[in-house]
Amino acid sequence: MRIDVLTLFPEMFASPLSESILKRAQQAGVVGIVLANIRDFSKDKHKKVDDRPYGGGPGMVMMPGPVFDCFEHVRSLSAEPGRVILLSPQGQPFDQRKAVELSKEKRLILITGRYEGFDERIRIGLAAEQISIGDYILSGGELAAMVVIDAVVRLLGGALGDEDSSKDDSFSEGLLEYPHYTRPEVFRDMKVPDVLLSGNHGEIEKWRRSQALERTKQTRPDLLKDNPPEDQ
Ligand code: 4FV
Repeated sequence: MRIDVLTLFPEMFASPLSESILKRAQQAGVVGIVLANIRDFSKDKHKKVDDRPYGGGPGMVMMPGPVFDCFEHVRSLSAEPGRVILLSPQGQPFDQRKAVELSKEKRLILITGRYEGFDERIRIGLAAEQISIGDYILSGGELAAMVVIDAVVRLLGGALGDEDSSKDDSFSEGLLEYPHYTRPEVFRDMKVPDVLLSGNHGEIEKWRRSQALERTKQTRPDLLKDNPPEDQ
């Protein structure tokens, strides 16, 4: 997969992309992540990329020119058109289902903004879809793009080592994950549940399922509403 990111702060991506799974996935050629600085495409002598909002109001708005020019340059770097995504609070809520969907694409082009947001003609003119990582306001779309990149790349074949597994991820079946335990068997008088020490995989599976259901009922009943598990 190829992921292009349009941003005013490419340096923000340095560290998250150079550690652990994302680092290994790039080294293994599972994904190529290419950063482009929107400011490099400002034709203004002061490299201006934002301006005051028409109709008045607080803050500044990302100008269409530099974003379009940056996008057209980035788009020309590969024959694959790619799926164009604006990170924005107005977007579709990002979730595991969306991560799985995006992980099937050959190319993603992620556009991140700053200030109050994008001139609306960017969304319309680039026929971009919008994704939101949550109902809160960030100072920029960069962190949102990193969240999407992390959640998608770990689903790519060859990205996870055997110590990691996305097989029974939370939400993969619309439920929260069952509780995990590892050594020691007793830690500060807290004991691992006997069923997990029983070696009886049927019983272990049943216990894990019931735990996942119970936790989901307690913490995220909304998940059960969206897709009621048959054995609820
Ligand atoms: C955001 C979100 C987000 C809005 C104004 C960047 C900020 C600033 N992006 N999910 N929530 N973006 O808050 O994706 O331009």
